[in-house]
Amino acid sequence: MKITLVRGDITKETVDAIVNAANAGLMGGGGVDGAIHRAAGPALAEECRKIREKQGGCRTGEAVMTGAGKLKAKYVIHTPGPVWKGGGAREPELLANCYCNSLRLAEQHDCRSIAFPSISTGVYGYPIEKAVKVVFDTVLAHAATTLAEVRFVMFSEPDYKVYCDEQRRRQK
Ligand code: AR6
Repeated sequence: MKITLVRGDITKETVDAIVNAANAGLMGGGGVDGAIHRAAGPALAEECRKIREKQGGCRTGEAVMTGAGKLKAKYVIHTPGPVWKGGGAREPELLANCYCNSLRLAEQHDCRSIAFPSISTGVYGYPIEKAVKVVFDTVLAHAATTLAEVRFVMFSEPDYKVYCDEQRRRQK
């Protein structure tokens, strides 16, 4: 499984599945969630509404899948990350669950490629220098079946640099 780091807008990625840093109500919102919903169109909110009706949303660290509306991807995987509360509220475990459950769901649907944003490190306040370690630990430990590529898409240059530095450290 190849790991690729990209600086840019995740809604423009050509991959089988795009991961959304959602909220537990699957209500849409700002940040990457807002960008994905805007680019996908109203079909995405409608599918989220159906999931909400059926199972009341999605708990922190869990993941649900919808189609991708107008996006080039086949699927959007919605996963609510933990809100950072100082590190003593199981944040690392919950963040790891987001990545793990998203990878699993993608493979259950035969995806060959997946793109992740930096979950929880925006509005939810998880420090990116801490998050990136959890992300690499989790993704590198994943025994891939169908997935050939995992892309991490960073919106800002400083975030992209944090990921590049971590990848370099792991390659040493
Ligand atoms: N492509 C890639 N990354 C992006 C994009 C984009 N188009 N736009 C923003 N980011 P956030 P969270 C980055 O706040 O912390 C929402 O309202 C952004 O720079 O989107 O998990 C949800 O509904 C940051 O690095 O997600 C929830 O209520 C990263 O995406 C809540 O925010 C994540 O920031 C979730 O907060």
